[in-house]
Amino acid sequence: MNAVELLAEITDVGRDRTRGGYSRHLATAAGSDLRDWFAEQARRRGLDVETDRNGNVWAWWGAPGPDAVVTGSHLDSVPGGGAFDGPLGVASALAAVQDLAGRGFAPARPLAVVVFAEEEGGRFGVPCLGSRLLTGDLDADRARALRDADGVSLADALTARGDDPSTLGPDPERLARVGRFVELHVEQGRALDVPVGIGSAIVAHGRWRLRFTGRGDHAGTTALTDRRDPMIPAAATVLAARRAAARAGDTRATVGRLVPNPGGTNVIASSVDLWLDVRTPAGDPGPVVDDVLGAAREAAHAEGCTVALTVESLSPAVTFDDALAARLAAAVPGAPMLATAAGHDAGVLAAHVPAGMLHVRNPTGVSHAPDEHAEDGDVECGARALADVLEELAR
Ligand code: HGY
Ligand code: MN
Ligand code: MN
Repeated sequence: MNAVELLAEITDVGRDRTRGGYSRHLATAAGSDLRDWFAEQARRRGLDVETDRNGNVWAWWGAPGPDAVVTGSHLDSVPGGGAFDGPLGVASALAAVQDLAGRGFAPARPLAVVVFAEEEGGRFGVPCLGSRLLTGDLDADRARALRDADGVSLADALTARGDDPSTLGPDPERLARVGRFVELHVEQGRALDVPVGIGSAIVAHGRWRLRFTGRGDHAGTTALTDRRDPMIPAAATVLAARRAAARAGDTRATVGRLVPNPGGTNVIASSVDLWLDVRTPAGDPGPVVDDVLGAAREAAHAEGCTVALTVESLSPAVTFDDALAARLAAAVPGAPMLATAAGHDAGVLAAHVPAGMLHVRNPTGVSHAPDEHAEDGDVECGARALADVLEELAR
């Protein structure tokens, strides 16, 4: 099966009939179905499958060992996400292994395909959960206590799935096995006019939660002058985020999630949670966040409300390993270099091992939405390029 056919196999897993697109999250039925699918496809290709202490699934060609060439991505999605963000990298990796075996290639060093857990943070809020736990970039106690929108903790969700959350934590022995990591990913933008590009960098980004607290009350019997309505400063903050990003130049600030509590049509909210996503080539999103927070505080004060900021995740700017990027460029002639404002597990690993990325053209340029796309011909180009890269690195 080639990469297109592999993707077709999971096309109905995790479809979100309400929001459209896919909602494939950690420790849900869709998430488990996809892990099982990956394990089965890996075994069919003669790979030995194991799940690590953090729920990342590794499929080994040859015995696990030092200086391994590792490729892979994730299978989880954002809520209502597209079909390619994550799964394209996994399907391409499986197809590349099959292609290499078909060429009669035998890796001279261990080679693995990995599926990282909860890259999007779509259920528990912290992106690259599995790779950050692996590297020790995320504290295991903090991870266990993360809660989803229904208040279910990661620890309880893992226990319900039959896993032991006490095993979460840094895995230095496993990380030490990784000699190089290459992630193939659908392009999340419109920069590519050829099928495959090579990742050069990831801009700095992060996620913050702002909680506005006022006084819950009746929508009808409460005079405007008597209100302390947290929705008012929250709304002001959504607009302030856009202004702050525009002022900063080439910066993106987004509020994609805003949750009033209790959330009744005829109820003045008692509190409102708002999540801010900021990405900037400037290297430090702090000044933009400060700008937004200033506006949030001012608007909260004017409405007799309070606002509290919590850092949910920080992802420093990444410049991928030059030597590895040069080898990728040699293996994929004519592929342009491109930076991205999308975070990836490769970005987490890049601080620990030589890491690189291949991007596959997305004609719509849309991502994190159902219109995300990659043409079959480009998907095949990407999988072949990945096979060439793996052959170059594992010879
Ligand atoms: O949010 C991101 O940039 C990535 O898609 N997780
Ligand atoms: Mn994504
Ligand atoms: Mn992704």
